Amino acid sequence: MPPAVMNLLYLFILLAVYSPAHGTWDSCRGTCGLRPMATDYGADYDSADSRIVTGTGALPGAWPWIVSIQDPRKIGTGHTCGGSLISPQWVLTAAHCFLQARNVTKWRVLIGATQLSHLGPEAQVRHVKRLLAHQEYTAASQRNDIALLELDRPVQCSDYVQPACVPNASLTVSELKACYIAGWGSAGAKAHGPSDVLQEAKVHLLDVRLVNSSRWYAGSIHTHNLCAGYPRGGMDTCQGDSGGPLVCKDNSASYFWLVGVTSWGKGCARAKRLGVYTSTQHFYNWIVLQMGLCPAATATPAPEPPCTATPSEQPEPTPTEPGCSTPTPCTEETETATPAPEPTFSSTPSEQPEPTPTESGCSTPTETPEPEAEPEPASTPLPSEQPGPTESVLPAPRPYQVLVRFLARVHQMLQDLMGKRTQATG
Ligand code: 4AZ
Repeated sequence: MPPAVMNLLYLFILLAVYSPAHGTWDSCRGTCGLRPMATDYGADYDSADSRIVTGTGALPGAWPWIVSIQDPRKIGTGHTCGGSLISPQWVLTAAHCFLQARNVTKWRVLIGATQLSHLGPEAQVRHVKRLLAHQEYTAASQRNDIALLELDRPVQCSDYVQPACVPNASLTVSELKACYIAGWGSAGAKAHGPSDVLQEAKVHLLDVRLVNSSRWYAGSIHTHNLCAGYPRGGMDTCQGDSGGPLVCKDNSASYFWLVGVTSWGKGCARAKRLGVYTSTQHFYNWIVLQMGLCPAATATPAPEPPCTATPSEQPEPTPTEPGCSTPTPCTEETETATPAPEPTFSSTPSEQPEPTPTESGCSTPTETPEPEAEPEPASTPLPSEQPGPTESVLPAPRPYQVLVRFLARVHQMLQDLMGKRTQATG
């Protein structure tokens, strides 16, 4: 077959595979943690001195991963909890948001909005396809307060809609300097109802050991929690901010890490009663497994060389780093058992031992089959372990890899066919 015909055939296959019938092109392009509007606003973004509790509004596009999770049974906008987009079709949030949830597929997820009562053209609405709450979430102690929502269809990324970056173990979260909370929660413990305009505040990460001391939270904080705010109180998340993001800017680049999910606190903005967050880093493996991806660390049983925790800010994907890889789609053999569409919540708290580092956050480590290390196609370079804004830490299952494999197979079949024809005619 002449090369021109071959190329046309490839193009045809490409169009067939990625035509609108299968969805849209991934407008998020595998990136994360970017705020395209920040460049337009310039210095305004650094003045995040506002309070979630006392309330000063965030600018449109300030936190493009934040979502409002809305229960249609509730009056008004139905805002119940916040959440963070971590890929075009997945939202990370808190398990406790769904304690009284019924018919979660009727719930709305609002993305790209700033004001709940007046949605601009940037806003996108999706419905929940699946709720995956952590199987060991315990209401009384708020252990494992983390959940994933799969959206009914992917979002379109834009200046106002972007996924956040979820850190794996190689990032030193405690060293991040510029951290922020955001949400539509109430403007104070005594205030009623959510805020109409998205609120934001700059917060400090505090040492969990200090926060656990006797005059503070006296041991209620788990190792999988982060604590953020101010020892004197004043700026904090509050009711309705749950599930939303605690993000920190990378120390040497302009993108943001989603380090925490708003979980709980004693009151709001009180001295020594900081906001408590679920550490996304602790649950990294759980997150990628639930999303049907294979954590890079478990895909390679051999010890890995250290990987860069600080991705360089480059317009193109960072070059291959030996032994480092981002999650890849799990094959059928490596996929974990599909969790039940509705979560089960344990009402009686059983103090369970902290998971060991290797199985941290993994819901059913014993039932999870050892993933088979699948060789990457030679034409697809391995990305660096902790990608920057050019590549999401949690990419959507990489369509390109699948496509490359598919095309290679088609190529092989065509060559076989041509070989047979030559044999038959020769
Ligand atoms: C809540 O109920 C809530 N001050 C969230 C965060 C905090 C308190 C309460 C932290 O959603």
